[in-house]
Amino acid sequence: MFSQQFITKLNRAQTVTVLTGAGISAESGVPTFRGTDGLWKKFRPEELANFDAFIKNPDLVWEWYKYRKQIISEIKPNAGHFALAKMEKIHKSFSIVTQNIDNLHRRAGSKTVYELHGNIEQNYCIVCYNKFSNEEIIRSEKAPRCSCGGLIRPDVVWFGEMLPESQWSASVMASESAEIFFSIGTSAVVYPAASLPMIAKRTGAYVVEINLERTELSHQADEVLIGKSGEILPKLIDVCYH
Ligand code: BJW
Ligand code: ZN
Repeated sequence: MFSQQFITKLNRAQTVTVLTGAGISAESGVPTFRGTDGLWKKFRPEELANFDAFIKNPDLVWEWYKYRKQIISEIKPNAGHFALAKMEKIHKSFSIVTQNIDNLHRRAGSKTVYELHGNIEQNYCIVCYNKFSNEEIIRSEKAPRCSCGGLIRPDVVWFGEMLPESQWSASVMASESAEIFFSIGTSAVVYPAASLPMIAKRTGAYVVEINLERTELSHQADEVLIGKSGEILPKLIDVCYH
């Protein structure tokens, strides 16, 4: 399943960077975004995850986030998250760049995690920027409001919005310095996250993709491993670090 070249390179690598997407959390029970299984009430993520949609129909967008907040509060990291946390202990420099907002990498024990699209545990008022925890807002039936009257939104990055600068620049640096770069469970269609594997490749990384199916990235990857990340990653640890 793994090429000898890959195993040798990974075994010797000091700097490893991993980009993850919704697919790594799928085996924990978090729905992905795209494909028929991923769609919520037949909406495409582009239709819900943007500020205009939120202003037009805050109750609908909040219904989606409450549904996802509920799922995420009830699930646990899976074997894929735990395998990555183990790998962090082996390599000198190991970073996870995640597009996910579900906290599962940290809950699995990973320490260096850059969150490109925010975090579902935080919320803020769009007028006064006051912060709110999930406990403070989860009970309201409709879109929650701040005492100043402003709408409260989840602290996540929607289409057309900038990524958090510190997380983005750290992710670019980690990609540029990677000897091995993994792209795991992402359809690799949302930018700028999808540019990181290419940045890594340009600066000499061996790019490895793990996904249930081929993606936009596959033709540029050095190794494409088709299957579930929760099965492939533990196998990789067995083969590579025994
Ligand atoms: C498994 C598996 C298992 C399943 N094992 N695998 C035209 C061209 C290029 C770019 C643009 C463009 N027009 C606009 C843009 C920019 C835009 C963009 O990229 N659009 C494209 C869609 C065209 N990007 C942005 O707007 C970004 N900001 C930006 O660019 O700022 C600059 C700017 C400022 C002002 C104006 C314009 C530009 C922001 C992007 C924010 C994305 N936000 C979301 C929501 C986050 C909050 C939330 O979670 O609610 O992020 S959308 C959604 O997509 C979410 C995800 O993080 C992101 C990526 O999805 P992901 O993770 O790849 O999930 P899926 O479902 O797509 O794929 C899952 C994969 O897993 C599949 O491949 C499965 O096969 C696989 N899988 N089970 C392994 N067990
Ligand atoms: Zn406010």
